[in-house]
Amino acid sequence: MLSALEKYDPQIYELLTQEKARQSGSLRLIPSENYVSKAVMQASGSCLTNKYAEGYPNKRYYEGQQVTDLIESIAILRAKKVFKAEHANVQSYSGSVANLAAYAALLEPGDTIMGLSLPNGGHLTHGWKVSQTSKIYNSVQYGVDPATGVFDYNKIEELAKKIKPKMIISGATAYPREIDFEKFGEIAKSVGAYHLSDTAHISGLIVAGIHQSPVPFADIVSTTTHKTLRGPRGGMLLCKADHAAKVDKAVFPGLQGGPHMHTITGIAVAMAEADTPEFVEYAKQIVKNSKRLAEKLLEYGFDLVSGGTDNHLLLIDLRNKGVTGKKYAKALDRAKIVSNYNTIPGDPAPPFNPSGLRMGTPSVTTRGMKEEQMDCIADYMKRIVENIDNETVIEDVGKEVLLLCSQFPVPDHFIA
Ligand code: DSN
Repeated sequence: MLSALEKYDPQIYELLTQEKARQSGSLRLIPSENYVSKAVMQASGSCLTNKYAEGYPNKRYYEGQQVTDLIESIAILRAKKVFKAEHANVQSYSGSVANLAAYAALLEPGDTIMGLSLPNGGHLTHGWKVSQTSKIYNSVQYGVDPATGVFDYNKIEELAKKIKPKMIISGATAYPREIDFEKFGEIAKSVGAYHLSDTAHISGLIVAGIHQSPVPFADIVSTTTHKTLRGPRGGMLLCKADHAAKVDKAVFPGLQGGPHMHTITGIAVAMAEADTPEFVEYAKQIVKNSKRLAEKLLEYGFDLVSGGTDNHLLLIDLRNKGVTGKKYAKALDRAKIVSNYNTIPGDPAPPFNPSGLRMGTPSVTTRGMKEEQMDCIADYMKRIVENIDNETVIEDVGKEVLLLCSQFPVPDHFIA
């Protein structure tokens, strides 16, 4: 396929070649990124990109669905199996649309939603002020306990009792600790609210059985398919059978037109991959790596929000290091260590230049890196934070990163 691209559009081919080299020649620590397998890549970049399939299996608005119906049905069955869910919808273009669909399924405009605020680790679509979700719905937000960086479930319950939301959203994009979805479910039930759980970051850990699953405790569970779940870029919704028709209707025709069948094909393959003992081992190693990285960073005097991690990500509060998240992220990037600057709970600094750095281990774990390599990464991070304005040190670390990457090439079946 690339040779056709090389011939037709050498400039784009060259840029893709550069990006592939960047992905293999850097330590990719953005916790929402990963490497998909060649099988997933092949399925996603397939002839299904040519097909329109408005509707659902056996109920489409276009003809020529002999194969698409089978593929989507397989993706649904596999998703239901790995998540132990009564119903799965695999058509959402992304996690954001999946969340919008969950709202549309169960709420009316103007209803009150209660989600985690963005600076506390929530997602834009959990009702943050610049998101349409706060304009369509009446959004009241909860946070983490500023002293501990973790949820105070009593406070969340108190707020829920006070505002009586129609829906409570659990889940986060920058929360390093295990979430008690059962507790969120109880709180929602106690105030007569629906419970939506956004598991985008941790769904891979959930299917591997190493993070509590919200499926038994939530009305609807949303996820992206490309983070710890290691599938193509997409979204998915899981729910109880009672909500199935509403969820499906909210995705199509409520919010979307034709589903991206090539992505759904990739999701089907990813769900098969997730249903293996190798995937469980992979997910366990993600957490071992993340815990080890946390341990070493603490030894080096880094301040971690919540004091550590239970999952795939870490959030560093950089205030004691005298450097902003942005400056540090950019220096790390020059040394080929790729992370993202992030707000920390109660951040006094603005979101475009916040006090924190978010990082995670899904991608480096796919490369086969283990605890020993986490020690190296922590050491690189220490050297850079202590020499933030010293380009020689940054360059030296960059060379060591390249050497480490060369010892852990992206496995052949993962590089496409
Ligand atoms: N952009 C995703 C993340 O990095 O967490 C959330 O949508």
